[in-house]
Amino acid sequence: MSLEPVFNLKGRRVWVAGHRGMVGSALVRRLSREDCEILTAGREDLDLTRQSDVRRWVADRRPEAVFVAAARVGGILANDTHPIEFLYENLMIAANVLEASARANVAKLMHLGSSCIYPRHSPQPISEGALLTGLLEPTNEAYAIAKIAGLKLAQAYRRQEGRDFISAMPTNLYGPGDNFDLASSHVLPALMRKAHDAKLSGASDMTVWGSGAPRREFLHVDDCAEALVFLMTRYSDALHVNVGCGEDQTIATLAQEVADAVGFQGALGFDASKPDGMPRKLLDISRLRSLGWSPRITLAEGLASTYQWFLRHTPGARSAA
Ligand code: GFB
Repeated sequence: MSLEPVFNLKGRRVWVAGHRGMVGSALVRRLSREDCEILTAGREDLDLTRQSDVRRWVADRRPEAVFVAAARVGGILANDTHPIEFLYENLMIAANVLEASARANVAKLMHLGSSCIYPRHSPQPISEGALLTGLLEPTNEAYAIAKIAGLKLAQAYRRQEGRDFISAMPTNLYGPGDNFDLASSHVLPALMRKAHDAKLSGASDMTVWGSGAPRREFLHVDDCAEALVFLMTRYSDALHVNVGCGEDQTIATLAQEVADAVGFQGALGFDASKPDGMPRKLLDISRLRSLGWSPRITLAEGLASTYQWFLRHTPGARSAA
């Protein structure tokens, strides 16, 4: 572990794999403040699940640093109903990007995972050492297995070949660029859309999936991008690092906070036919804090700015609000 800068981005070619996703686009925004050259490849130019294409692209473009922010992601329902895509695509992306980067002698690589890599019944808050100490949450086991495999592959490149490959495990993220589609989204953007639609239609209530009792931690994606760039330049160790805000609340409380941010004053109803998923997944972020990084954006600020982003980027939403 190191507190001193260990990798300077200045003048480097930095590939953000997955630059159109919520995390990737936040990384591009953050990296535009660094004196580096940002490399990107759209899905139409490069299919990350095809090994030979990835090898060729990396050999041609010669990135010196890589953020692996590309992934098939989704909320609890998408994860639970599409385990093939969540396991296969995420395994392929991690394997291809890490292997091609090693072949091309990339100087630094960061693999991104998720707090769902930890066992369902982990002691809370969850420290990095909880990995592989128990059974996973069934609704996101496929995604978690792929992310654990990526983490282990990064460690293997580090141990066997001495490569500076590291891993970061962010908590549940939200912010600009999020997916607001109710069938595939995570809870926060889903509740924002539901509250918005309920406000517009004059509905008396809005539906929250599950019991409302599970607890979740939310980090704004711009804070996450700050933390990732911080770790890329300061951290060099086999152990992955949790990235969170250190606080959580129940889904019922979150739903009320989202309704307040949107201005929906009706009641909350709970649909018990939908899964709760993990009872709680609050990350222990003491390792990240001890390195010198802390989150800045409060949930209240983040909800307000994300709702403004939603209004600006959803056709018809602003005029109706
Ligand atoms: O964010 P979410 O979809 O995923 O759901 P996870 C979190 C909690 O919110 C669950 C509840 O208890 C949901 O039942 N919830 C309430 C809702 N209303 C809604 C709604 O309208 N939409 C959604 N989506 N949820 C994901 C994993 O788990 O977290 C991924 O499946 C990944 O693999 C991601 O790790 C960060 O937090 O349960």
